[in-house]
Amino acid sequence: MRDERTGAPAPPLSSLPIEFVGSFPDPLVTLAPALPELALIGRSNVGKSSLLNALVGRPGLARVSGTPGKTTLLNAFRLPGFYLVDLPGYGFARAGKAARAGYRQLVERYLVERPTLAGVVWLLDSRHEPSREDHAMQELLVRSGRPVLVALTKADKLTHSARPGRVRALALALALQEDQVQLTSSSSGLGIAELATSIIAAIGGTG
Ligand SMILES: Nc1nc2c(ncn2[C@@H]2O[C@H](COP(=O)(O)OP(=O)(O)O)[C@@H](O)[C@H]2O)c(=O)[nH]1
Ligand SMILES: [Mg+2]
Repeated sequence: MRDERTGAPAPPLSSLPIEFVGSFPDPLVTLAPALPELALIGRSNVGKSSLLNALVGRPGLARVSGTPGKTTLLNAFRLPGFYLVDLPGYGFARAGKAARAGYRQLVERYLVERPTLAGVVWLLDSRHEPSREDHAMQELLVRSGRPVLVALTKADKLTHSARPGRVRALALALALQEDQVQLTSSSSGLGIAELATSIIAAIGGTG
């Protein structure tokens, strides 16, 4: 994909400098400087940390874990001209009632009220039917009115022939346009460059 103004190849995210800004409990925290931001969200263990690391080409940036975490913090990363914000994962089975309510409030306020939010990358496991929490997130995303890119994760676990059917099934189940949906694999690199290009387009270019 090329930059529409200059005709030069668009830089993949992995060629850009990235800096960890911090972890924040307040969904309306002010980040300085003020820049548009793109948020990543999905069920815990969906592969969000792995996808973030693959997108920016830094294997150790976000912590990959076999055990779902319970952090209720926004993790912000600054790139040239925008922020990537890693939202805590939902659907953590062992979280108590109070933790779930706190989580819902953080994410709802962030998605609905945040003035600098330019779009959301929503992660769904390509192998599974959407969970109850995935459906609830779909409703919240619609209500937020934000542009949404969908990354279907762990596509390396699907056979080649099964992939198009999974894209159609998930798009249908969650009322998504198929051109919003990208099959990805953080382990094989499938779809990572395409998703990076869509992210850069969603925030209106870099720099
Ligand atoms: N096969 C495969 N496994 C993955 C992929 N992405 C993540 N995983 C695994 O899924 C588990 C959860 O990954 P993580 O990135 O920590 O998920 P998060 O909880 O959503 O941040 C880890 O065991 C990862 O190694 C992928 O693209 N393919
Ligand atoms: Mg994670």
